[in-house]
Amino acid sequence: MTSPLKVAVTGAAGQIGYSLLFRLASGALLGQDRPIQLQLLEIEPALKALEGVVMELDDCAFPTLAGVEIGADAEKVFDGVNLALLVGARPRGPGMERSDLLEANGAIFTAQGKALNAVAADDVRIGVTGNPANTNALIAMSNAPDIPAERFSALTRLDHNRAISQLAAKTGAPVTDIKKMTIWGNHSATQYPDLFHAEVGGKIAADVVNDQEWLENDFIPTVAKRGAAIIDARGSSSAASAASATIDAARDWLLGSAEGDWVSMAVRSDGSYDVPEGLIYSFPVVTKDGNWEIVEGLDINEFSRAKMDATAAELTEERDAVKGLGLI
Ligand code: NAX
Repeated sequence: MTSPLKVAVTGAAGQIGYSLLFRLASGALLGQDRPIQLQLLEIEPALKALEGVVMELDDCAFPTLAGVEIGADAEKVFDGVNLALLVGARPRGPGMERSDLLEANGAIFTAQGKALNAVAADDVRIGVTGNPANTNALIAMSNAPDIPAERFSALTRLDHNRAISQLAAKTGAPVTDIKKMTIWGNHSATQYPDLFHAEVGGKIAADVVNDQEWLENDFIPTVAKRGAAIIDARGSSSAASAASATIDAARDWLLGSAEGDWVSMAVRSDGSYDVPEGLIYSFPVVTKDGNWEIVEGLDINEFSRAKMDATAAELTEERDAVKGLGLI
């Protein structure tokens, strides 16, 4: 049997972790032929709860789970990992300003970036789910100078999947008929889900829908604010869908995106589409053999341009704020 892929998950005792770990262990990432080894990071007070989760993982007797290690020391837990899924982050507490949130997460992602830089495997890929995901990825990347910048990405796949689902519901098409969805920008309310390049059964989605009012005032806000709607309904934030998207993103990154389609990933901007270079910005990308490439040459209309610029402006502000705090 091939050697196990070593996968680190941070925040492993949290809500997303409770769904993510079982799907990773059962083969949702790499199929039934490649075992994985889980290396789980938590803060000290959550280690006992994590032990309970590991007991449940043991009780599943997953054939593809080669082993599990847990700990609170990032340099130990990240040792030799090929894939790091950075899920744990500091949520916004009562009375916390945005700058407090950036600072609290900055402390986490500077330390984790440094630890990955020191001990991860040479082929490591790092996916950031913990919010503010784009800026956390930027902080980790900036603190890991020996890891190529293109190995870092932040999760906008949940937004991408939400956009596909909303479009499928509107058009009556199955989700499998929807291709080339793009989320541009930040994983936040300013994100821009683009129907001018997405296709429904091979036709441009905006033409199929032919309803600018729905596109602007229903579709975009529904996708962008879906997280809040889930909190309203469920009493806690999206967890199973976030775990599923985290796996979708990692699987496509490692194994390749589907022929004739693309996926959304927040990656370091190289200036494509006039997005300021260096921002971690969500683009349409194709992936192959563990690498991604931005889909170039799409025509951008005026409506899209304004939305893409607005989300870039928000990310620029976040970057300037963490720069001001000395985190990057
Ligand atoms: P939970 O609060 O249930 O779990 C987070 C876990 O992280 C906790 O167990 C905590 O002890 C741990 N943690 C905190 N600091 C840590 C550190 N320094 N090292 C290791 N572990 C640490 O949150 P959950 O619902 O699982 O969400 C996790 C993160 O995902 C949050 O930041 C959340 O905002 C973010 N999300 C991102 C999404 C995306 O699409 N990018 C969607 C879902 C989710 O909102």
